[in-house]
Amino acid sequence: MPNSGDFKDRITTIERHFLDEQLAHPEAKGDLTSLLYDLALAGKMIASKTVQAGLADILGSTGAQNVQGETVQKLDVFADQTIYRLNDHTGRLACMGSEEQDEFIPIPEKYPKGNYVLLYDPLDGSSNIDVNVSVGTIFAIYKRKTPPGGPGTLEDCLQPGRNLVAAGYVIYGSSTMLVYTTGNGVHGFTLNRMLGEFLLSHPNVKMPAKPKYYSVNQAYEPYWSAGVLQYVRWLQTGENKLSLRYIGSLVADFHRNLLAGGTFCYPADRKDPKQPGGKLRLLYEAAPLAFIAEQAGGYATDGHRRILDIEPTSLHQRVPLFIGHKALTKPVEDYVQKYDK
Ligand code: AHM
Repeated sequence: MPNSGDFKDRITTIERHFLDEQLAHPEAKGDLTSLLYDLALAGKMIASKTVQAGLADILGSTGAQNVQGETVQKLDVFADQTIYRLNDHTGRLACMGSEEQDEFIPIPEKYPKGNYVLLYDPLDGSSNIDVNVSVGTIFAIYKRKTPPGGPGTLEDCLQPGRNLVAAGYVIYGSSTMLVYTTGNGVHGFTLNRMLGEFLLSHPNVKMPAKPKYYSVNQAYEPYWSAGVLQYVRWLQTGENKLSLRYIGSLVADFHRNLLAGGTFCYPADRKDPKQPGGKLRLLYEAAPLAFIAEQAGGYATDGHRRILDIEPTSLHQRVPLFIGHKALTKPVEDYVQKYDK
């Protein structure tokens, strides 16, 4: 007789899981559950395109025609529009923000306005798609700051990560997975392509106690500060005997380190004077992944402070990011403090 308490004896769809989480909040009206479900649907729609990327000629420029004479969209544009079109009319959102759009995205006047704010990076690492390397979608959900009913504003988008009510990502890899948290642990679902369903495969993910990897673009070493250089030396030579793994696709690098144990760094560097704060975006990349990392027992910092405590000042603000296994990640703050005057 199987142990009915073991998740492996049950088949849990993502919908069932979202609903079970909602039951723990009797006051909930179901808007967050529906929003998460629509994001899972967006993930399935984007996944169905990524697996055909080489065939469907969707790497070409926007506006090109495919062999059927249809207008072809680049995959990142398709991903951006898919998420927008699934969410603009549902009455759950006050506004949105996309890494692909310069300004925040208001909900059209004709549709009702809701209480949540959705920020998303529709296709992170999209240059990797051309060479068949995993890419991902990242999402972050906040409660609006402005009063209910009216249109959302930029102020609703510029919130520190500690205000997040949910965050997650979809990774389009050897299989498609959705990983998310609402502050009650981190849960991972694998897409069963035959069924078109995300099924619970990784309940309550915790970062392994013994880390294996560090991930950084080592080519930028000449442009790092003394503190970052010393920190990375410590990662290389410390007692953990880490291996280097770097894909250059944030979701894929983060996901590997979440499951296998490790830390990811994208430090500030002197390579591009126009981007002194590093490459990754606080609102679309760093904050949602930081929420997931902390929920899995890890940590995320910009080298000075917890990512989740940074008050954003602009929609596309960039931050240095060190994220992963806590005991491997937190020491960067000491190195920066000691060596970077
Ligand atoms: P993108 O916004 O052009 O997709 O770039 C983001 C990606 C991340 O996924 C990844 O961590 C980083 O760029 C890699 O950058 P680099 O090639 O400088 O190492």
